[in-house]
Amino acid sequence: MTDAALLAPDLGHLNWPFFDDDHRRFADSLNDWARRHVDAYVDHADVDGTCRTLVRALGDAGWLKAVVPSAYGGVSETLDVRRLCIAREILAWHDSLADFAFAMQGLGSGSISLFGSDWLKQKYLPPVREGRQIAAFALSEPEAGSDVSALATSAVPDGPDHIRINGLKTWISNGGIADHYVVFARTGEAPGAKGLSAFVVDADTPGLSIAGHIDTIAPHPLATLRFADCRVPLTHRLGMPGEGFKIAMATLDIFRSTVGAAALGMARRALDEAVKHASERMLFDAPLADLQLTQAAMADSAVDIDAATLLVYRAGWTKDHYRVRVTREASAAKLFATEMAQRVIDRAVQIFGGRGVCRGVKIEALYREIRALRIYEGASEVQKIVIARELLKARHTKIRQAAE
Ligand code: COS
Repeated sequence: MTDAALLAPDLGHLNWPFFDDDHRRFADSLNDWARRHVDAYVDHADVDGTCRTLVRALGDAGWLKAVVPSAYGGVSETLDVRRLCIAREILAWHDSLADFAFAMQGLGSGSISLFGSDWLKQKYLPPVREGRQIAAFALSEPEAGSDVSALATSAVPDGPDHIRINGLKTWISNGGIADHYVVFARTGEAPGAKGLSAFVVDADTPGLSIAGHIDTIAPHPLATLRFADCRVPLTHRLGMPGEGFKIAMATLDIFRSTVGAAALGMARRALDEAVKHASERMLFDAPLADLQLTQAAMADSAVDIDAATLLVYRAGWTKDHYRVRVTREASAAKLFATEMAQRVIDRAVQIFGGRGVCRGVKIEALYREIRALRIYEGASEVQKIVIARELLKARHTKIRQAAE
């Protein structure tokens, strides 16, 4: 057996009851495509160029059909969360930028798929699916990341058919390379969460500029955007005035599970690398894998990964099957899977010893790349708030029902 065949993602969990044959076929072909193409497309020294190339390649190969509904060239009538998760898990196993390029086409267009008018969907979704346009999601601000209801970017009426957007958005993935942004702004119908609306803003709209690029420990296209009297037609609004918070949360309810799936892919890759290394590395006249402490670390990681897999695909299956709000399931999936991936990758670094912290080694890259997943799309602490609130809400509902 070749080295490459020995180190390939194990997709055995796709035989679990959450999936159908179509998911399994999709996974096999995507994995085969990623194995043949991803390394050739990725240059971590040029993340902007790499992401542009990857989006185009993913579109040409048809993989971005997973991120739009079938009426706009996608695969299923509504977004199939399990398919999105499978794609992220496989791509993240191969390379974090491949996952990033795919994921952002989904997150950046997700609010349009869910809440856009037919006209907006016709205008924006086909080019996203084909990889001809790059999408982005602009929610966070310097003073409003976890607390979305505090966001301050304003959108005020400008004549009968337009609004004018002013403010700063930061931590915007694909910032600088996106063709359009879904922007959340305060329109003031009510205080707090009830006074926000969402708009699709083309990147070349006068007044929209890049205020700065952000460099992180695992670089990807990331920027701060400035909106200075940016005039946007009202036809670019998603949903109704004041629905912005709900639109952001409903979009995150889908994509948080997929962050968990990306973490799964990274954790699986780390464990695969660790098992390979522990089997080949000799220590005290025997393979490192013969040491029971090494075996304990590998076993803990395998169980962690299985548990996270169940949570991620439970969330996806529930959303796909019942088409209901899965706020608690998605938060649990993201929280557990990203925290567990950090643990699994850290154990893998330990198994690699000094080599695990050397630049150019896959484990070292994973160690840097996993960290942001515990923060973006709602930090672990926010997921705990969301889960606890859902528990309390369920209790209040029971009390109210008992009193009726
Ligand atoms: N789907 C639909 N509606 C939702 C919802 C969801 N998932 N979550 C909340 N809502 C609704 C609520 O039902 C409420 O409406 P009603 O008053 O009519 O019931 C309204 O939205 C406000 O909800 P809530 O009171 O929970 O708002 P808060 O401001 O307290 O929300 C949290 C706090 C922390 C939950 C929210 O701000 C959050 O998720 N923050 C993290 C955001 C994030 O992920 N940032 C990263 C940027 S994206 S990379």
